[in-house]
Amino acid sequence: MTALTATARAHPNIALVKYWGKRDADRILPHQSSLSVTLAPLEVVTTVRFGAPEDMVTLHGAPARGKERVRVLSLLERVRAETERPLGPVQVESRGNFPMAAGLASSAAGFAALALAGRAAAGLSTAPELVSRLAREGSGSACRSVQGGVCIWHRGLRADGTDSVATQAFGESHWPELRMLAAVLSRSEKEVSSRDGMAQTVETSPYYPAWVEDAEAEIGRATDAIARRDIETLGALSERNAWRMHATAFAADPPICYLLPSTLGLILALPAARRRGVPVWFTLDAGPNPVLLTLASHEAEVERLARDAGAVEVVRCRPGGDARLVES
Ligand code: 2P0
Repeated sequence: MTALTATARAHPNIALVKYWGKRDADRILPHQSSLSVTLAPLEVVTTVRFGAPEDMVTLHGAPARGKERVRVLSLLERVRAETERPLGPVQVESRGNFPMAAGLASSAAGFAALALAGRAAAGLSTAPELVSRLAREGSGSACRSVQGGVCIWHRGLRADGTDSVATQAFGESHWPELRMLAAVLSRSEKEVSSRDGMAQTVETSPYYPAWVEDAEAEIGRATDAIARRDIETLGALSERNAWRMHATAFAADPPICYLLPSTLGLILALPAARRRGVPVWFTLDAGPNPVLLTLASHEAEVERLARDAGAVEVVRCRPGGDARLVES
């Protein structure tokens, strides 16, 4: 059998209106829409080769096992189901160029690159909507890494999830001065995964319905602020959305707290920095490491501020482009 091969690259993304909670865990359908910015120069490069001697998945240089391997192979099963072509066993190799401990959702970039390379290797259409839908079935946030710039994952209404995909709201060159600095305060693996944390929150947090309603309404306001390149409005919105996501988790039973004392140390120092004239706001995923929003003109100053607050590493990012196929 001739090998059918494709290689794709994709950037991770950081959500400013976050995805937190599924209405359907099997299909990965969210309760609310979310909005994110694609992060360059970070990327994951993934090669998919059908017609290999046996199924083989290598992630960041090591063979994948258990659930990780199953998630990758299940996504490629969906690709097989779309074609009559006998594809044979598959070999997958994926590698990122950024520290996995930074909390910058390598799974988003990984599944976006896997979905694009998988469809291309099988000879299927690589239209962004189709790739986004497939990437979502691997990991929810991955559907927002298929296109660059700012993407909105529309929650969708259909039970089969066909309308739950991300679309691009603004291209990567809409706001070139925007900067996202990931402040690595801890490299330890978190105790509760995002997947488990959001499930526990949906099931037990009395604040959850309010979160859904609020997040859905914030999408339009975030889009307006980005259209105007209004960093103050966007920064304030990002902070309150992160606080509200974490508030739903604090209110779960048992409670979930992803923050460390050093997380609070850094994020509580930001209002004083703003009073000194530094445009800096935070967002915080399901982990202790904040991502700081600022403008290119203040990048060095914001990095210093993060290091002074205990960051052991600061990863500087700007809006990135689309996931794309590369020549082997
Ligand atoms: C987000 N997170 O919008 C939110 C904010 C974490 C906090 O998407 O279960 O790895 O694979 O769909 O996408 C992380 O969750 O979860 C995430 P699954 P995913 O970026």
